[in-house]
Order: sequence, then structure tokens, then C-alpha cells
Amino acid sequence: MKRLLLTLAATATLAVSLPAAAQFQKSEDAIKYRQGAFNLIAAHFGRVAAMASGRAPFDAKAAAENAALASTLASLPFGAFGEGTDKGLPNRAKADIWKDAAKFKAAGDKMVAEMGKLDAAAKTGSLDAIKAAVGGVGGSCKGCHDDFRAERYSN
Ligand code: ASC
Repeated sequence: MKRLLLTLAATATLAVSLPAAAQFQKSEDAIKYRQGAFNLIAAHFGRVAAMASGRAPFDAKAAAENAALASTLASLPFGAFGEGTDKGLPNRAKADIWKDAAKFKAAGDKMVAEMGKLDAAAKTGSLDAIKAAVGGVGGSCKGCHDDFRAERYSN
């Protein structure tokens, strides 16, 4: 019994401490996961960005909710770029993601940090603060896309 409990405890510890990439059985699953996560981030960030640009009326509560969601989601895709997940489903990941992993990580961390600033700005309810933070997030999205996202989907 004691041994079983120790095994269970060890397994549980392993499950929480393994990198997120290890949760995917197949490359296809990792690609679906990261694409889904990026889509959700874009949807929630997009709602705030639309308010910041005047394309949508400003609603402080909706801005705060969407910024909080985008910030919560921001780091998720980066656990799904494990080695070997370049193929499996059509995707736009450039090889540099794995060749220059440190630079890719820095770009991801930058987006996560900017999204955290947007979350904080939206919590204040100030449209001016939101506008500035949206600019920071947008720049971090674009910077990473320029370097690491291909124009076309792979086959
Ligand atoms: C978005 C979105 C992106 C970024 C990018 C910023 O709202 O879906 O991919 O902003 O367009 O340059």
C-alpha cells in the first residue's frame, strides 16, 4: 500500500512538472492545440484591439474581461512547440522556431509580458492606458510573426 501511494505520488509530481509538450501523444495534437490557443488569444485580444482603435465602442468591463482571458491564454501555445511538431498537420511554423529556440522563447515571453501589461491596463478602465498596451501587444505579435511564422501553410 505504501509503495502504491509512493508510486502515485511520484507519478502525480511527474505529471505536473513535465513540460506541456509532453502532454501531446502526437505531433498533430500539439499543432491543433497551439493553433487553437493562438486563435483564442487573437479572438480575445482582437476584441480589446477593436475598442482601442475605435472600430468597436469602448466597454470597460468587456475590455477587462477580454484582456484577462487573453493574458491567461498567452503562454499556452508555447508549450506545444516540442521537437518534431513541425509536421503532422498543415501549419505555418518556420524551422527557425527550433533552430533558434532561445530567440523564439524570448519572442513568446515578450508577448506574454505585453499581454500582462494589457491586462493591468484594462483593469484600470483607462482607454488611453489600454491603447498604449494594445500597441505593445500588437508589436510583440508582429515581431514574432515576422521571424517565425511562414506566409503559407505547409502541406
Ligand atoms: C491581432 C492578431 C494578430 C496580431 C497582429 C499584430 O489582433 O490576430 O495576429 O494582432 O496582427 O500585428
